[in-house]
Amino acid sequence: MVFGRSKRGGNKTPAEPVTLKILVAGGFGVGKTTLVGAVSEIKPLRTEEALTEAGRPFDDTHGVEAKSTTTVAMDFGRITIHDELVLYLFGTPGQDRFWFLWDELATGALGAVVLADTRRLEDSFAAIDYFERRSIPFTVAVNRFDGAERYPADTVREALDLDSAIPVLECDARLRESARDVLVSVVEHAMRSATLRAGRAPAEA
Ligand SMILES: Nc1nc2c(ncn2[C@@H]2O[C@H](COP(=O)(O)OP(=O)(O)OP(=O)(O)O)[C@@H](O)[C@H]2O)c(=O)[nH]1
Ligand SMILES: [Mg+2]
Repeated sequence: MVFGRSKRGGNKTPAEPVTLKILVAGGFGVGKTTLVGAVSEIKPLRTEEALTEAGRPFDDTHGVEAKSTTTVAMDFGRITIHDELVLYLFGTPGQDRFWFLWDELATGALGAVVLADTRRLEDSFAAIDYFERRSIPFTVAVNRFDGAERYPADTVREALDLDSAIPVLECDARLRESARDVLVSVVEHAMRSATLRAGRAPAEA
């Protein structure tokens, strides 16, 4: 877990904010780059490449037919939640052929968002498995696409076979406030998980 407090202020200088790393993950075309771009207060770093004819058999654009590019390395952005908390956002590439980058991106992450699309919920399984195996706390955010069926959170939770402690919420990845709510949920959930783990530690020792 990365908790950065780069400088300590004296009595008069306010302390530097805590900086936390959050991953934005999920299947191909689910809105990861969109979410990082919507919420970032700096110009987001993007590594987009055009989708090509050659990639068509691998790049399933069903439901996001307007999509013309895909992330090939990562997205990077930053959001200040309040004076004392800044989040650095790392959006993962959505396609299986870039899995080799995930371990690098996940190093030091406090938590993650798994974006989901109800038309292709199964595309979220790989990201969910990844974070569960590594005990990285995550929130599932269902991105509301036009024309996609909407379901209660508990139905999504059941379909994804999620533990009851894992937050499931809806969002619109294009809207800053909505994306921010998702990130706050990740931080809160990660803090709860850390507190629970700390509370259990003596009993387990
Ligand atoms: N209607 C609607 N469209 C969205 C929403 N979020 C993203 N999109 C569109 O969906 C498409 C895919 O978005 P991206 O942000 O590129 O998805 P991604 O997950 O980064 O894709 P990869 O990096 O290729 O895996 C784009 O055309 C977006 O404009 C949303 O909340 N609602
Ligand atoms: Mg992307």
